Amino acid sequence: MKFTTIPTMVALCLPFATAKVCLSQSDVTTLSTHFGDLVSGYTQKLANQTLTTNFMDYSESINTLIDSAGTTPNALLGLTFTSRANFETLSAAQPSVPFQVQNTWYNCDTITIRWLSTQSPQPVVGISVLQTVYRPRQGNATNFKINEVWAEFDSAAWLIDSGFTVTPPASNREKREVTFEA
Ligand SMILES: *[C@@H]1O[C@H](CO)[C@@H](O)[C@H](O)[C@H]1NC(C)=O
Ligand SMILES: CC(=O)N[C@H]1CO[C@H](CO)[C@@H](O)[C@@H]1O
Repeated sequence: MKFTTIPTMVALCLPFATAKVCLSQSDVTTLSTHFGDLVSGYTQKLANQTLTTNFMDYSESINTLIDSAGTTPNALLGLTFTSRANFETLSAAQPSVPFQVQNTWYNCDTITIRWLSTQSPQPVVGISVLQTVYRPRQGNATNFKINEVWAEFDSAAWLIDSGFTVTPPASNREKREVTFEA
């Protein structure tokens, strides 16, 4: 008897066990604002509130910036930040930049942000996809944290804003490569 009733009970419980809490508009607004604040004015307290400890960030654009348009030390297609601590070390060393959220779209656990960084002389726009996880806690503005980010943006403009100059090829027949010089 037991052997037939246990699977039945498991089946009955399954919808409850898999019920998932989804992001609300308020969670999306809070996380998008905090994500922007980490770029424009990084603090460890905000990083702790916003990112999971095993936070990962994938971005060829950021790898290119770290590599000064070369291919080392960061592999271009590799993981950009391997943890929150690694993100903190690199972010704390970076000058703050303006960051405005232009649009957000979301589903149950993922937020897509279109953003503008009004740097000079070149504006930079980008898209960041934030994968979140449910982490309820007391005194929380949101019960979600960012666990993974996939982001790409105009890193050529960002390099120019960082003081790099671009040397175009002398003619169209030459190899179409762009040389960045510090
Ligand atoms: C952030 O979290 C780390 C542990 O992950 C802790 O050592 C540190 O004190 C926290 N910082 C703040 C400002 O809360
Ligand atoms: C201040 C605040 O927003 N607290 C909430 C944190 O999350 C728990 C669990 O979902 C809520 O019950 C609190 O209201």
